[in-house]
Amino acid sequence: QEYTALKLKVLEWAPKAAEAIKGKIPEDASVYLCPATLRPETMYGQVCCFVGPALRYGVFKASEKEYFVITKRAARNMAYQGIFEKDGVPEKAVDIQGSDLIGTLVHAPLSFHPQVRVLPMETVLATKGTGVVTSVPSDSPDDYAMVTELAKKPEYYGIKKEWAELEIIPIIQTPTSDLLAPHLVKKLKIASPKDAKQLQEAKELAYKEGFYQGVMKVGDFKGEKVEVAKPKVREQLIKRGEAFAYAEPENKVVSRSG
Ligand code: ZZB
Repeated sequence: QEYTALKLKVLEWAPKAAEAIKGKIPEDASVYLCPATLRPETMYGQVCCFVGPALRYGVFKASEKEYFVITKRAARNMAYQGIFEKDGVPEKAVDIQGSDLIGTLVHAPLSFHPQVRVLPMETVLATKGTGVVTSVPSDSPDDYAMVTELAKKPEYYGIKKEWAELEIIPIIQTPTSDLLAPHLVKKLKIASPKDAKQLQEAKELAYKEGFYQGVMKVGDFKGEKVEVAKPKVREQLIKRGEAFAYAEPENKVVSRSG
């Protein structure tokens, strides 16, 4: 899998995260949460960034002035892919629990909401991507189900309600809808993030319809087919230093030679 890893710059740490990193990272360094995505063309619609509250993350040194918040597994892969200044063994500056990151304010590249919060999602897998997931509820059924749940029970999740209530803006027009994920969640009667089977089905439908029949409604490639716009948005993000290519292990060799 060839992912696009986004760089969501930390603007303000949640109190527990601030405590954990204190004195362990140079004052003038930038720290980024790095979600891995297969849908760079949807980045205009980011409303929050998910971490698994029960997962362990590290703050890894990418270069003198840049640090990435990702899982250890992802850091190891990145170290082999020439993403860090120093090849080989990743250098971990800080250990941090997912739950301690909740509430951190980050900058989301391209998004209509340039500042978004880190929020909890229990279904984030430690074994996939970077363990960090950027949330696009307009086009991802999982994300729509989760932000709906968070806005319903903010106290239970230990967040501020308004963090989960950013406006969901249409990004892609398909024959069915310009808010495909909310449409599918309603159509398949998905009531919560726990409806795993229906969510899987909704995700597959959303991928297919979005990719083959979607047209960009916003951004520099407005009016272009998703198929065409996807690599263009990706290139733009990478050129601006706001993202980088990240491959899952199976494709490591392919990605390094190509
Ligand atoms: C933004 C986005 C916007 C995504 C969208 C999807 C969609 P896959 O492998 O087929 O499930 N993701 C990435 N890492 C993780 C993880 N560790 N645990 C759980 N989910 C993860 O696709 C990978 C997608 O799953 C990624 O792309 C990410 O969410 C999420 F409009 O990033 B995506 C129809 C899907 N739409």
